[in-house]
Amino acid sequence: MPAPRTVLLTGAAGGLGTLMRGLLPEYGYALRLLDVRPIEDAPGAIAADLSDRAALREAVRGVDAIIHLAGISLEAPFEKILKANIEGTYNLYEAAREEGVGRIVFASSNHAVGYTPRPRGGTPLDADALIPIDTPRRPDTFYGLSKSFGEDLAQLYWDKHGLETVSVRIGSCFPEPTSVRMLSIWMSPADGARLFHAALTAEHVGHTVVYGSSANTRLWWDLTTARELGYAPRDDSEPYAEKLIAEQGDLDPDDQAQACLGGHFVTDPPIWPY
Ligand code: NAI
Ligand code: 15L
Repeated sequence: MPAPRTVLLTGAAGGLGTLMRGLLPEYGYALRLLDVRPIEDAPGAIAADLSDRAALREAVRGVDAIIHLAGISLEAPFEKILKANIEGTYNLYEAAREEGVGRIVFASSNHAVGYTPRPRGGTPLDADALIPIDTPRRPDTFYGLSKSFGEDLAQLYWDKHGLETVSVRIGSCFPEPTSVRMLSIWMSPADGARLFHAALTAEHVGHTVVYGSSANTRLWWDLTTARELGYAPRDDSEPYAEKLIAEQGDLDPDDQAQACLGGHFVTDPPIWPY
């Protein structure tokens, strides 16, 4: 696939979308923006819902690739998740197939495997203690279930239609880690842009699943498949560790909310407010 230049960014009004709108143009991309919410500082953005198939078809026409961030990003009633994340992602894949788009970078989530026990051991963990990318999927919420669906959809569209996807199981991509759990799964925005760029430009990805994080000293998972795309993370959450642990205490092995990769999503997930 030739290096993509024009990229549709769905979910461009959201937290991660806003960060990537700022960072990805530095890699030479011309971004086409889409979100159901208006984006005040981007008057040319497409205001469309993922349920609007005609609008999606038009939005993907002529782009080289898509970064798909749009959707419900927390837990919600199944009916809402079904419409936005499951049917919405299907609608986008259909539009991409119909318009011949070659590649999608899909924002999956650590919550597709959220019930996986978090690894125990020293810091850093030995390589063989890290959670492998082929660990069985164990969604911790309907939200995580929709990400698991998205990964399967991506596999189907590769096998059946030759549409490539990199599914990125993002940890926590925010300007700074704000919890002890996030020390292990944090992806700095700059590393996020590096990973998306690698996912857009690597050759022959088929359907590749990667974890999305920085090279954290307290890393819980195996970044090999991400590195194989050419991703070279530069950041590490460790400078935030002392302060966060002093404020919040270290992870309690007897607390179920801290025993799994998905953290509090397992016991008390944050609810989508809309
Ligand atoms: P966010 O909630 O801030 O942004 C999501 C955006 O999608 C919003 O602007 C919203 O208006 C839009 N959206 C929701 N439903 C839509 C629909 N039906 N049609 C069109 N647009 C719709 O979420 P955030 O944090 O920016 O995350 C972006 C993506 O990355 C999400 O898919 C999320 O699940 C995923 N992700 C994010 C992580 C993070 O650390 N920020 C971690 C793991 C996954
Ligand atoms: C996610 O999937 C959410 O979209 C994001 O808001 C964070 O909560 C993140 O996971 C996390 O696990 O910290």
